[in-house]
Amino acid sequence: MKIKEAKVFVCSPGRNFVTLRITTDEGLHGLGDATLNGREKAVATYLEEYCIPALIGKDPFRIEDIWQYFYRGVYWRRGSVTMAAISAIDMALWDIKGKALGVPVYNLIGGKSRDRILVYSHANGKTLEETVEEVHRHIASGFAAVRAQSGIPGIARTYGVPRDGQPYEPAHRGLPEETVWSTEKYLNFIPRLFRTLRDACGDEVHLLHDAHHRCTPIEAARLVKELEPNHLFWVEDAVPSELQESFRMIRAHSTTPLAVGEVFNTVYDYTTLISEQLIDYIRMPVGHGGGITHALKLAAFASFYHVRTGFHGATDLSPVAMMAALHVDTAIHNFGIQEYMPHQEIVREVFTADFRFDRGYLHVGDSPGLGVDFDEKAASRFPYIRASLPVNRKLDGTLTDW
Ligand code: CS2
Ligand code: MG
Repeated sequence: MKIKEAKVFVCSPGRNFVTLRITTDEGLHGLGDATLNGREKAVATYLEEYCIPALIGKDPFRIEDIWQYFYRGVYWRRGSVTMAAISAIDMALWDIKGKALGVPVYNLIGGKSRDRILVYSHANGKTLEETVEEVHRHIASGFAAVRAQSGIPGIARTYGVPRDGQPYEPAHRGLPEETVWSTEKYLNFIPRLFRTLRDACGDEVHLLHDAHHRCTPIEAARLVKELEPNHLFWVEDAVPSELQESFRMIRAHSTTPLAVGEVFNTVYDYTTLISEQLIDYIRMPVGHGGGITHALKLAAFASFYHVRTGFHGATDLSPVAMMAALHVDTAIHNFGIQEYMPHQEIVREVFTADFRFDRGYLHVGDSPGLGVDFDEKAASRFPYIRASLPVNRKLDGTLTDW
């Protein structure tokens, strides 16, 4: 079997997605997600200009060799754009292999280690009271794990809280929106939010929180120490994590579990964090971190250090990446939890995926390959419109992390 054709589709059913479709000379096709929120055209061009011409004629079963060809073979390795492209190719090749052999991908990577996937949802509120109500609503709809993000008193709008009644999509059409931030106000407020949530919701529900890269290490240490009595499932992205050693200071102050890595794109971003057991969950998405092949290597490395997975699953990863993550979640032993932000209804006009939600868990189907389809004709009804993630500034105007 040979790769005969590969095509990139950039569409926007509610938000932008980049989808790679690889077709073989035996008429099989595989799908990969190449969506990088706010940088969609960069990945699409990288695939079209530098990857697809070299893919034609290759044996799609040689997944590891093709992965190495696009990682080592291009000299300029790593980085979000490069690895998103490699991720899409890798997902598509696993999809083809599963379809060719008539089995779901999880049966190619070790088979089922579990029958259902624990997920967490996103509860957001403009105020503490609204956030508590939202967490209750998510618990009532069956979630056993809920991430809580809230507006911060004294800050106009903040990460994770949608505009009135809109679904939460952080990238807005056009140039970056500028938001204002105060870590001081945030640190004074969040412990009260989670004390209130734990009192209101009891000990059973897993509560999670995303600090979204905004603290310094000592600020993050203060946060996780004050949150410790509320037994969170995790605090995510406590600091911008280019400096992995930062987590030594955070770890020294608290037993609150730590998750990191949705902006990572190779195992090398994790070497100190995992080998020194500075974190508890890895977030690097299958869609940005080199696909299924690399996710399996990262999960195996993490498993030797008691670190579990908690893959990124925001709406800016398409249903293709979601399905790829669910196959890895199903097969690996050190699975922790899967982020699950349901896509807007309109996305289902373009993508159909073989999984279902039932009382806090996702159940993956047994379709051959990844179990996801892409309707090219429907996609053409939703043309790409450039969108940008916000830029964040402190109260004095200093540019900071969003
Ligand atoms: C967030 C993401 O889901 C999360 O944990 O950090 O929503 C993130 O803000 C977006 O993926 C950025 O595109
Ligand atoms: Mg996050």
